[in-house]
Amino acid sequence: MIEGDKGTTLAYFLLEFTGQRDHPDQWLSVDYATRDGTATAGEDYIAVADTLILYSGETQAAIAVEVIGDETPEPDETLYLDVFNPIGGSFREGVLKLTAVRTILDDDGWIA
Ligand SMILES: [Ca+2]
Ligand SMILES: [Ca+2]
Repeated sequence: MIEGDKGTTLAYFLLEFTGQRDHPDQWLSVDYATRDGTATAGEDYIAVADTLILYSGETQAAIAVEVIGDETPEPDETLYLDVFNPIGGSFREGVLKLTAVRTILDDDGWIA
């Protein structure tokens, strides 16, 4: 995802639930939260933490994160999204938390 120069730009984490539902005809929920990698919440992106509901038959969802634009040259930076606490289903056996990573690509000419 490209950082941008001002305001915020939406970036998306795409989730696909491939685990087991306790009851296929009922909803399932998971909690999610962003976490700093080398990117910093409040400076590089806006932290989010919420609960996602997947209704019967739904397996995919997109979680939007606002990336904060600037004109400062800086290295590309990473942030994580943790997904945990499934209710009404479970992840792969033995898995309690899933983590995805995205990279904010600087577009201001950082020279390493
Ligand atoms: Ca920029
Ligand atoms: Ca920048």
